[in-house]
Amino acid sequence: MDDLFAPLTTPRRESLAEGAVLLRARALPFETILLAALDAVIAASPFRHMVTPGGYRMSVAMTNCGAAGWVSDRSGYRYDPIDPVTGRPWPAMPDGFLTLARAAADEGGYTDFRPDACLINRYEPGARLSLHQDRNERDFGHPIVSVSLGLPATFQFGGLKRTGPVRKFRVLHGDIVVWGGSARLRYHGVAALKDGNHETMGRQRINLTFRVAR
Ligand code: MD6
Ligand code: FE
Repeated sequence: MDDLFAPLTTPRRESLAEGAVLLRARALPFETILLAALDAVIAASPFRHMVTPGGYRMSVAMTNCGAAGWVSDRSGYRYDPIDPVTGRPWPAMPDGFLTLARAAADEGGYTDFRPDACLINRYEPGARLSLHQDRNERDFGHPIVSVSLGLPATFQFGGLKRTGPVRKFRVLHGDIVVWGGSARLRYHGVAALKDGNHETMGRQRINLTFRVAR
């Protein structure tokens, strides 16, 4: 009996590279809690399209919660304790976010993960994130935990240089990627989101990335 249902109930684990693991469907048991907390965060600090240092409006809309939030403007990329749109601190990290991020990090082999920042990305059809490294954090010894919600997306996973081979894999509602160690500075991006309708999230993909920024 247990064996019969295992494929439906057991989150699957896929290794992406040394230090990086994909936990399929791992966030699904937290779906209701995550979505309620997300609504509260967005009500306090709404999604906005930031501008790159080069002056381009990003197609991905962003907001943050936690003690530090990732921001981009003409002067560069940085973590800031204040939301520049509201002039107030970012909303606190919801307990449900923290619990899930810690559990996922543990399962990825990174114990005692205590994120102080959660960057929230919203992709509408056509939105994309070009290849980048996450290098605005102070200590690359900490992993990043990334939760996908809503429409499926193609995640691009490269090497430590911008050029060179890029692997692609599909990330689905509830999937979590945990990466750190020798994968921490790998280039990565998200291909233009294909249109569709997700049964709980509608026409969008939302990604939560948990980091230790400071
Ligand atoms: C996204 N994710 O999935 C964008 N960065 O929408 C990221 O840029 C990312 O998923 C660092 C670690 C994991 C990620
Ligand atoms: Fe990133």
